[in-house]
Amino acid sequence: MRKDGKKIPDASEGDGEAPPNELRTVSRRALITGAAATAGSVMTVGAARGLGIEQSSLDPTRVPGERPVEVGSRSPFETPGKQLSGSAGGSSRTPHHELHGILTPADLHFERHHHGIPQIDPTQYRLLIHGMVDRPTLFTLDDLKRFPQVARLHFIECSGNGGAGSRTDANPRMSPQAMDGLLSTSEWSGVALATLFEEVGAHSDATWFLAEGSDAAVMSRSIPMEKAWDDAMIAYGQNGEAIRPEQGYPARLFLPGWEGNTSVKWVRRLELSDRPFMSREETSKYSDPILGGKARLFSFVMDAKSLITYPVYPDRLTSSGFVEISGYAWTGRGVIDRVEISTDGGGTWADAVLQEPVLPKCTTRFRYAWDWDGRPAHLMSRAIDETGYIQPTLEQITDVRGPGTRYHYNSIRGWRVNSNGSVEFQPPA
Ligand SMILES: Nc1nc2c(c(=O)[nH]1)N[C@H]1C(S)=C(S)[C@@H](COP(=O)(O)O)O[C@H]1N2
Ligand SMILES: [Mo]
Repeated sequence: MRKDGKKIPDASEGDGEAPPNELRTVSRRALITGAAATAGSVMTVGAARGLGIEQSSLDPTRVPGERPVEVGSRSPFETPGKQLSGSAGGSSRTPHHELHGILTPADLHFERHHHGIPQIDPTQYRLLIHGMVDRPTLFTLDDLKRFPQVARLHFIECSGNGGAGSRTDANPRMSPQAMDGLLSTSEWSGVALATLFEEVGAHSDATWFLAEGSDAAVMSRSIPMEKAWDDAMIAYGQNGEAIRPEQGYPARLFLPGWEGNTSVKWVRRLELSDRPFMSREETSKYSDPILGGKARLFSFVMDAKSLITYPVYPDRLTSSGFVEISGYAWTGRGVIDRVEISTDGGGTWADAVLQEPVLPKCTTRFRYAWDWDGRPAHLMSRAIDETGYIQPTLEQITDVRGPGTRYHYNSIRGWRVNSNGSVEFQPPA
């Protein structure tokens, strides 16, 4: 059950990363305006009670306000919720269409667990670094916090994200949450992995390390050492507070710009080696069958992608005229250079405005002022990153990789605006 009392039907997919092909949420905006509409233009006490709100008067200047609280909460009028996948799949999706800016509130951060969320006592937590090092070391959480801290804003995206928008039979009644909800952005704080690897005396001929989690899946991945020397971190902070249990409390590996799976949560062991370990998650999973009977292994970097978050399904435009098209763009290769918008199904493209801050390996908010003439339109966004990489069409992806691929679907998304103002998902022709 969601907080607003709506039941979310189970997804039929057993795999938590399998995309739901159906929208299961209703806009809270619609809910509130709906309640208001039944009582004229003002919300009545009765309508407010219906939303679970205790209110003695609707004129806030006539009653003393509430006292401060130790831990704040949202306005009861705001009830954003994550969309949960079916019982077997451990995943939840961020409600992109209900957020502003680029940061994801920690309690709305998407989740993907291969075997549930472990509960870890921070005083019992240990991180072992061993293998090709001079000084194998067991770090406590306090040990990790004594090192100089780094803090940066980065997105994390599951490489299984976006599959639903990349099916030829894609459901038009699909929100950006249903389609691309396995993406979130936080400020991550922690210690640079390079600092820890220097501390233990990493051997210069070590080329890979294994990162292993202490969840029931004991999830592990092999990571090239270059990433450690570049920008990898052991993160214990998220948006200013301790990292959430769902995100890996008390500490996770965080690899900016790389497929979410490599950012091993609840990390307990790093083993340095001169070869990859070929764990289950990099052989049976997270590898792509491609053309010619081959498979693509270690496809770490997330390519440039963009996503319109307004107007989208289930929004409905109420009148023609000014509409601000907005969304996010992101790339694992650095910064977003440009986002282009088409309102005529890809016939013509114009630059969107990028809203500061434009940060590397982070979502960037884009905006585009559109004068809607009230006629049917087909909206699309296309991200171009600092390397010159252009977000591809689905056709371009399938041409290169074939149809058997399961991950890294970053194709251009499209939204059809009907003359009655309703909006539906419609991929480029
Ligand atoms: N130990 C461990 N780490 C893990 C996982 C897991 O199941 N166990 N899931 C991975 C996957 S597939 C993704 S996409 C990200 C999701 O991170 P989040 O739940 O913080 O959003 O964590 C990765 N790290
Ligand atoms: Mo993932």
